[in-house]
Amino acid sequence: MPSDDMDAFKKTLQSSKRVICLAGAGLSAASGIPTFRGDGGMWRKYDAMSLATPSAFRSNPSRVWQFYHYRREKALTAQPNAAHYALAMFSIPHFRNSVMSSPDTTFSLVTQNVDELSRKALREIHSKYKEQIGNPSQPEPPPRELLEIHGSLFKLSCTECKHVEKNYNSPICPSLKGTEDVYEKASSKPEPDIPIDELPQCKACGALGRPGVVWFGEAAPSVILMNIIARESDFCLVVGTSSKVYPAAGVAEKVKAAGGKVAVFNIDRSEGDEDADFLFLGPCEETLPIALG
Ligand code: BJW
Ligand code: ZN
Repeated sequence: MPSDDMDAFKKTLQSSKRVICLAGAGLSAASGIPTFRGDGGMWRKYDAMSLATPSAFRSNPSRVWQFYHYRREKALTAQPNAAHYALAMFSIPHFRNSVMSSPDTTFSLVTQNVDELSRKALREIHSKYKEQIGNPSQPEPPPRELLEIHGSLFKLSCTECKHVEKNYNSPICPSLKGTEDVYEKASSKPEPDIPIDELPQCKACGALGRPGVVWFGEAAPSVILMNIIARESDFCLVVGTSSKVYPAAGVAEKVKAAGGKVAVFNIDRSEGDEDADFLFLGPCEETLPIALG
């Protein structure tokens, strides 16, 4: 059985040279973002997993866009929680507890989440760092610091020319405005059927746009880099994920196979956690700040 000894965890962290964290929906649960499986996994009467697929989008782009519009609006107003901040602080050696980890230990956060809350937390911590050291020319976070392997709710990707752009508009297009209320009053309002030419469009060619996220059966662009980092890492923190979706779920296995250690932070038991070296059961917004603080 994995250990729940926090002192032993801290000693392992202290002696680690390359730390990787694989995060999932549980990381953002305390920020009010629903998870995929379990209680949070229903949107209107649909299973969230059945809408996050290319075939769902092909057969009903209006419904899938309403699902993503609802989530974009939620994520736009959500704030990072204590777990996001604990990870963001750990990513900057300046803010690390030096007793816990050496300044030259590298840290990469691989998130499956598309809400950009880890990015938000990192940005805040980086600007705090710049203020503290008084050096406005401090470089931006290196690309290995944060990998959003399943994309972002705030990317719009073209179904034809593949053009991708960032879009933080609220709403993303006029026809989606207010459709989030249908979710709140599911029984009283019918689902709007929005014509394709009123859904988000590519700015480059005018074709139908789609959310810039990775659906089942699609390749996650940063997986090669993720696997390289995993193979080089000697400690893997698995935070708030059911560990059911590959290739992300393979990260801890890769670290283990290369002789590294694994610590799981989850409110509940999750896939493969019996093989971890450490298991901290509880809300990660409570356990992570203790573990990394
Ligand atoms: C808390 C908490 C708190 C709650 N504190 N904890 C190998 C074996 C079998 C199948 C496959 C395989 N390799 C590939 C596959 C197929 C497939 C797959 O994995 N299927 C499995 C389901 C069996 N994978 C793919 O299709 C991937 N693509 C691929 O492999 O392409 C190959 C290819 C190569 C080259 C060319 C072409 C193709 C793509 C997977 C994409 C997943 N996409 C989604 C949607 C993203 C967009 C969106 O957000 O809408 O990603 S699905 C969904 O699941 C989403 C999530 O990121 C992902 C993972 O979910 P997550 O984060 O773990 O959430 P939950 O809800 O499952 O769990 C939450 C956890 O938090 C729970 O454990 C709670 O207990 C916990 N929790 N509160 C701590 N406060
Ligand atoms: Zn286009």
